Amino acid sequence: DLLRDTAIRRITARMIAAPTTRNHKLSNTSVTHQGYILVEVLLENGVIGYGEGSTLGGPRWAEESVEAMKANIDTYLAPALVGQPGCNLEAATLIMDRAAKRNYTAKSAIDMALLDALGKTLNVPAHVLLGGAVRTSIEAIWALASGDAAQEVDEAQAMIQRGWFNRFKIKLGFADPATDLARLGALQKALPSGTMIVADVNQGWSEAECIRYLPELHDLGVSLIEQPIAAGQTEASARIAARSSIPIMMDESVSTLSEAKREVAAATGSVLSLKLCKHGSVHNLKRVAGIAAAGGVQMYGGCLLESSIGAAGHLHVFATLPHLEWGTEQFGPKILVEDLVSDSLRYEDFRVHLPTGPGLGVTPDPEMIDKYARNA
Ligand code: MUC
Ligand code: MG
Repeated sequence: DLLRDTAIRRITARMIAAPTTRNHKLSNTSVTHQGYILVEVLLENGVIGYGEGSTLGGPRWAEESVEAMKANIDTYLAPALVGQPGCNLEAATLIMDRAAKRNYTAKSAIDMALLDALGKTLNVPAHVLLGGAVRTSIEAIWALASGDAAQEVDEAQAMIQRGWFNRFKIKLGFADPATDLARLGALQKALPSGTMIVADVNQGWSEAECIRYLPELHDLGVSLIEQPIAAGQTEASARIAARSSIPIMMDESVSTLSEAKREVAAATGSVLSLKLCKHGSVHNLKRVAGIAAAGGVQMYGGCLLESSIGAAGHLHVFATLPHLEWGTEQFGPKILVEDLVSDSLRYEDFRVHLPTGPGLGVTPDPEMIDKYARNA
């Protein structure tokens, strides 16, 4: 019987620090290593599922760090789930919500591991358990974030040459706006005209700076502006969205269902970046997407530089969304010096392809995991 076979015997969490090929700079942090919590769930039937929760620069992008996730998983989330049926993902989320407030990244890593284990148990790809894929590959977006204009141009051109990415995101907000705009100008000049460019300010600007500089972003051919001002500044965000000639994408401002409802009702953006680390589970991600879509908002598949484990988790749920107008920035596997799986995600024809095997459809590489695991 499935309930007994999939009972959770053990949940372990390991902290990973995986080096990136270059410095990745955001408005409020700069990383050379990606911090992941890697969750391994062992079911009574002997099946092991893997899930990953990503951070950027410790607790800087969001409030969770790998150290905090390890402590909260070991002390609160894992003990609450051991012995429970691993096949009931919604029930597992309710149990986790009773055991700990928020902690969405930690919860999403466990949820992903359960999804992987259940898929492997039933011998079906994870997306089948989420309603089934409506697409098997997604337009892939690469993020430029070294802060060095010449390097960024070279990197973008190399990505196009390899056939991996021809849509780009550029990080703004860590230098003064004039310097940022010069970088953007150099990039726009070098790329084929009409190239999709997303500018992510990561909450780095004030409303006044937006009023001053958003028209310039328009002139530089930017297609989408992501989270220009602080999450929670709802009225100012709505004013900016109303006067901007480029669509505004909500990222840090929307994590929970009620935030989705509030931001959509206030019209602070017309596109939403979806990420498991924000929403806490595959099912919550779909509910947040539903709330936003009901308000006419378009969807963008976000990332937090996950390895192929976390990226696969995202692709399975992104594949089931009825609408995903802006593609996905799941580029993490290509920014790691070494991926954590032996069968890295496939990037081809400027698209990232949904893995086909059971569960997440990727094979964690124990050697790489041991190599990059941290004990403290
Ligand atoms: C973010 O805010 O979108 C995702 C891609 C990237 O370069 O940074 C992250 C976080
Ligand atoms: Mg963002």
